[in-house]
Amino acid sequence: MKYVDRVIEEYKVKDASQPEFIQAMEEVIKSVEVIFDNHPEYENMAILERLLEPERTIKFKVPWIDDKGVTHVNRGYRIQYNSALGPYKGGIRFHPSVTESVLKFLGLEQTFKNALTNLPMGGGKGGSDFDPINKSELEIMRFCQSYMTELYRHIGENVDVPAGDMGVGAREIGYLFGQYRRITGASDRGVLTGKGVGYGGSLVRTQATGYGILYLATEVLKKFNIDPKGKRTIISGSGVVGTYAAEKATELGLKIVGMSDITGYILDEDFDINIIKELQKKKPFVFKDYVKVAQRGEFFPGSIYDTDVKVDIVMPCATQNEINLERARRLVKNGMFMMAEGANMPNSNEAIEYFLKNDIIVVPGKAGNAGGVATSGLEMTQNSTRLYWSAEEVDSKLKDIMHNIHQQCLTIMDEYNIDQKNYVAAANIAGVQKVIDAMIAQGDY
Ligand code: NDP
Ligand code: 2IT
Repeated sequence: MKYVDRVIEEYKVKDASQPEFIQAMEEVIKSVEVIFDNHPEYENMAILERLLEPERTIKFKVPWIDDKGVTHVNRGYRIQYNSALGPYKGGIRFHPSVTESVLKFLGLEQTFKNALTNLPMGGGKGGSDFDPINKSELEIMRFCQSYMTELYRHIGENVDVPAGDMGVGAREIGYLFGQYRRITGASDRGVLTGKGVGYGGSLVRTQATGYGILYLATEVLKKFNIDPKGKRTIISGSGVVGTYAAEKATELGLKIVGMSDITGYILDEDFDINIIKELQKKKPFVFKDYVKVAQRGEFFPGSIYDTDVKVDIVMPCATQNEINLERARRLVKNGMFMMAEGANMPNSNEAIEYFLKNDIIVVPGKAGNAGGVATSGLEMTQNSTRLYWSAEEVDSKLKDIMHNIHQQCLTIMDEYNIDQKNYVAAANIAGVQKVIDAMIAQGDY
């Protein structure tokens, strides 16, 4: 049996209770098989196993008291996946679906994504099964403080630098940072990224993931001589990533015809993201109020991927596994020619396979959403130099990084004779090879 197949089979048994992790590891390993065909010596060095095992998994309890005085206990995690390229780096997710499996899939992907940015960052991910929905401001603060009360001893600007992810934005990072500072007495700005701009955060970090998707997607379209103007686009998720993907898409002339959140989706031939941005300022943010304010469009409960709408480009920016094979078939039937992932693993492996077989351009999350962590890397640089850059400067560095990711994919496509639409294999090979080279050079076995 081939080395890659043997390891996949072994991990399917060993981690049978971790479906998201198995999905992510199978997707990556299968698409980089050629690396292992070219390097039979990697088997003796157990390179795959060394990539797949996190260096460290930290699990802890997070007790907190709600506004009624009732105590709750959530599960907290930080998975320090791989530090061959630099300090562990990756977000923290607060969502009821968080498990060790989800964080392992995210940490594994983060390791290769971070490698693509060419910045000195290893991979990690953390989070909790805490549900921030319907929690008061004080409950959120107390939860963040309790989570940091354990986490602080495991992180540091040269050790592990968490940031936001689903359910964790600038507000939560502020509370987490405040607690870190209080406990340690050290004002190490570089210990977390995604901070508020007034106390060490970088301009453009909030927008970076969404903007980055569009910077990369427009380069890809240019390669195929496709004008982005007027291309019918749907975006799922109206959180941090979806909102700024929609803002940049609008600025670049794409035509957004639908957006969604967990409650449902809105179809509007003239979708205006500014209305969503205004509604987000109100607490609670009620997505379907868009229709009332815009006085056009229609709200539907359910998934945007279960509807028939003519579409050219799809940018899933919500969560993992939103698109299964059936939904993938529907998108292709409805005219989609490009899938640009904003979320991490929004498509099932079968959906990706179907897209590639049907000649669809596929830009994976590891490349598409790398602008977020890349700008976190730029925040770390600003923190350690104690000099802050203008929005234009950060944005221009972000564009350069996304351009460079595209160039890496093109080089790999040529070198390995990969289909020009298959950015999945190209990005995976580029990221994985860098981490392998660093691990071997450092002899960490
Ligand atoms: P947010 O929490 O800000 O937003 C998530 C959005 O997705 C919300 O609109 C949420 O709706 C919606 N959503 C959640 N679950 C579902 C579902 N099952 N169906 C439809 N919509 C859903 O998270 P982010 O924008 O930060 O993250 C989105 C994705 O992007 C995640 O995969 C994350 O890992 C990835 N990512 C984030 C980066 C960042 O910098 N923040 C960087 C790189 C990747 P509601 O609010 O109603 O629950
Ligand atoms: O998935 C991701 O890349 C993020 N959530 C951002 C991580 C970071 O460290 O900025």
